Amino acid sequence: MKIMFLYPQWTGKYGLIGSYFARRAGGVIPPLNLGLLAAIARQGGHEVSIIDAEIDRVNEGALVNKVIQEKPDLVALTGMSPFFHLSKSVATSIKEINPDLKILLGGQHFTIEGEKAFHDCFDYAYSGECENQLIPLLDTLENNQTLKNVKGLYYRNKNGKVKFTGPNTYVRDLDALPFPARDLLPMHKYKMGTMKGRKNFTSILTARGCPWHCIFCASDKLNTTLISQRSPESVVEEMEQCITDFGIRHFFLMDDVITLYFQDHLGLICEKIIEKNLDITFEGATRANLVKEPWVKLMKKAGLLRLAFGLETVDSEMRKTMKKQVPLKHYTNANKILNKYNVEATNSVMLGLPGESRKTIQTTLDYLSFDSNIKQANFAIAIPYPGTEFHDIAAGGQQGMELLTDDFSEYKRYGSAVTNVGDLSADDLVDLQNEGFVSIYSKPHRWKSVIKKNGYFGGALMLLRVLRLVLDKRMRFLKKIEFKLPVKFGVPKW
Ligand code: B12
Ligand code: SF4
Repeated sequence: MKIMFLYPQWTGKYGLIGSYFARRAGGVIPPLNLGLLAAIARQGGHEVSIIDAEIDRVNEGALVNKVIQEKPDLVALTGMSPFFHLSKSVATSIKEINPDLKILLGGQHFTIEGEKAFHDCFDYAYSGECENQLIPLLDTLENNQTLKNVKGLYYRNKNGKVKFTGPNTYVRDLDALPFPARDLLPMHKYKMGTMKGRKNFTSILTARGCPWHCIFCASDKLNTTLISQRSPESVVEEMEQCITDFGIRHFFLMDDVITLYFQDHLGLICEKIIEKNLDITFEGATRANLVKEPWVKLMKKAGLLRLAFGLETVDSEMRKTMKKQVPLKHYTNANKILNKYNVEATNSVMLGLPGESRKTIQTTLDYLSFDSNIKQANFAIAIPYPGTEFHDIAAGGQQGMELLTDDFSEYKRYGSAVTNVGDLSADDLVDLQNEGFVSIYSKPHRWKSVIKKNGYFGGALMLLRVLRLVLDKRMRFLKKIEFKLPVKFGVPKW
């Protein structure tokens, strides 16, 4: 069977500058899930291709035309909640031209939303991880057999009634999976800003799962409290393949928490990388309490360039509510250790979690801007993604939260908010996000790392953004003065 895997372009309507920042913030990262599924389908004897419309900047019209021309037997789409509308739109447009072309959906949004997201434009939809069911599913479709034996699948019967075959009770064996089919992706186009310039890179997964339940994260709903690890041998072999086949020497570890079981897992991978003298660099995310000096020393030797961790807020009450359970002292410590080894530390902050107020945001911003150990910070607006406890809180109007829309296409973390919290409106959150950005990046001692990471062009754009935000704020301040003056002095309106 001929299968086309599609990842729709998600920055299509962002404009030049908007798409630049969105691509930097969200990341244009090889779609590993589609790569993996394509590799499995290929092993099963099927003819496969992948279009990553984001990296190739293919808009929806062109993508649909390409699909129609290629005449596949099956189109396979994926989608996280904020981009699900794009997958739905692509599927709808394909169906308008060729209603007989079969479309299969899978991914996080569908896994969380289930039947609600099984729109008419999709013929089949897969819930959860599907590695062990993919070939049976494709073979069943090819041979026109009954689908009821394929676990995890939604489909419609002859009368149009939706059927679910029941959950896939699958025990992962990550080492048994093929490496993602990177040969089907334009690997030369994926670049990542690093402190050593922009580098070709790839995503890679060494383990799946996280044991915690932070209220803003949907990982636990995706069946990932079960932790599965790959063997160091398998991870290193995949890295070697990336070096040989694509000349890639920078790796973005997709694991939820890369240092979760350091001694038994990542530490062993690092030792292998050093032993084999792979000469690579890598980055990933963890929790600040899982950053220990001997581990950083070893990771640095193996090529660690950047480590991200979520600080979210410094307010102790909010920290309890968000269930992150990492004591604050670990953040200063983690930043210090990483600075000592010249590893870039990205501190992620969320604005708008339950309990947030102007005062709590100010305290967090002060912590970040005045601590000279902190070189890089991200300011995301807390978004109640479906599948998170935060979504239930916001949708239920609990803890001072008000959810303003269930249009998931609005669920972006930058420049847009979908909740009011306490006295703060959604617009206030956006303003405060901008202020946070200015307060951290207007400090000259941080410019060097910004330019190193983003290159001169990216660095200049970031600094221009800081300048624009500062001017914007001054303008709004002037506007307010004019409003309050008893006599108008002819200050122009804008
Ligand atoms: C890596 C990752 C990313 C990467 C990689 C994206 C990529 N191109 O691969 C980056 C850093 C870019 C990213 C960004 C975002 N992410 Co993210 N991400 C993850 C993470 C940590 C792991 C995902 C992963 O690769 N898993 C391994 C693969 C193999 O599993 P998988 O993708 O689930 O795919 C399996 C099944 O879903 C299924 N499947 C998937 N697609 C399809 C398609 C078909 C046809 C079929 C049959 C099956 C199928 O089969 C696969 C194999 O079993 C998850 C957390 C998690 N534990 O899942 C969050 C997560 C998915 N991200 C999330 C979100 C919200 C985002 C952002 C929107 C914002 C943010 N929080 O950063 C942006 C969006 C960026 C974008 N442009 O798409 C949420 C999704 C919640 C939701 N309701 O949608 C999660 C769950 C984390 C969270 N905050 O809760 N993310
Ligand atoms: S935010 Fe990180 S630590 Fe918290 S549940 Fe999600 S993956 Fe785990």
